[in-house]
Amino acid sequence: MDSALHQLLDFDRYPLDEPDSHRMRALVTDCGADLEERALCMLPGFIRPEVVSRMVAELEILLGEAFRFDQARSAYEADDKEWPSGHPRLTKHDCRYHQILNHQIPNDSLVRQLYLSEHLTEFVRQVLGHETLFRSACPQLALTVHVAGPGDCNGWHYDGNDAVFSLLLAEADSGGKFEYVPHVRDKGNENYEKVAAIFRQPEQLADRPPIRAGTFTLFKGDESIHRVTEIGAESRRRMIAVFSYDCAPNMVFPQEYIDQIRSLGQGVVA
Ligand SMILES: O=C(O)CCC(=O)C(=O)O
Ligand SMILES: [Fe+2]
Repeated sequence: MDSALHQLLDFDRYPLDEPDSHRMRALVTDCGADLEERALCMLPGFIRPEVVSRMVAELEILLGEAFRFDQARSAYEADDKEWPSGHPRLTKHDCRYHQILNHQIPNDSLVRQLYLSEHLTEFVRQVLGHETLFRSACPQLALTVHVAGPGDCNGWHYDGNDAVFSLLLAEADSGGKFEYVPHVRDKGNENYEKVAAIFRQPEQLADRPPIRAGTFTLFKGDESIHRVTEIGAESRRRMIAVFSYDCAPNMVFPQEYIDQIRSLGQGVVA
């Protein structure tokens, strides 16, 4: 039995150490159904509140070394086509946050211990219904933490990978809300009209799931456009850990992602 994990996770609520139990089977089924229907599944209270506070304290020490991202970018990967003016592909969205990279997060930190848990990897594998699932081997991006202070945001985008797993560690007290629209596009249809409408009227068209500190969230962000709204001027920092997995072993992210992050340099967090 993984006793270190026992102290991190609320096993009474989520018995990850009993994958064959009736409760865990039901949980896996429910999570899979949520992902299918609304591209998102939340596990509130996944991490005990006192452990969340300790994780935040461990990560705050690293903030001075965090990489600063501050660029407006399109919701889409660049392509070489000509798009008409005003097209959603050309709209740029501000993105400002700090990121603590994988290699900066110590092996004995609590968030690393959680990421390294075989129980967690197995649970995620079952929910996704994959034959195999491996933690990413990316030295830079396997496990990262996004930190957003007043004025920071993460503009509308799709994720390039199949699914993202995150643990919200600290909520902003104004702004800093995750917003998304499920299943906007699929392989054959980008649905640009809908995207243009979402950019114009996010209040009416986007969902705002109530993700709280300690919630583990599974999200399919490749078909579901999403963003994090601007953090309020007087707000506390928002902090979220992002865990990467892949069906194949030894996955590393493309070098251009990493170059983009590293080129921006390290900066002092607001
Ligand atoms: O901070 C969040 O809640 C989402 C982050 C995100 O969308 C991403 O890392 O791709
Ligand atoms: Fe994303």
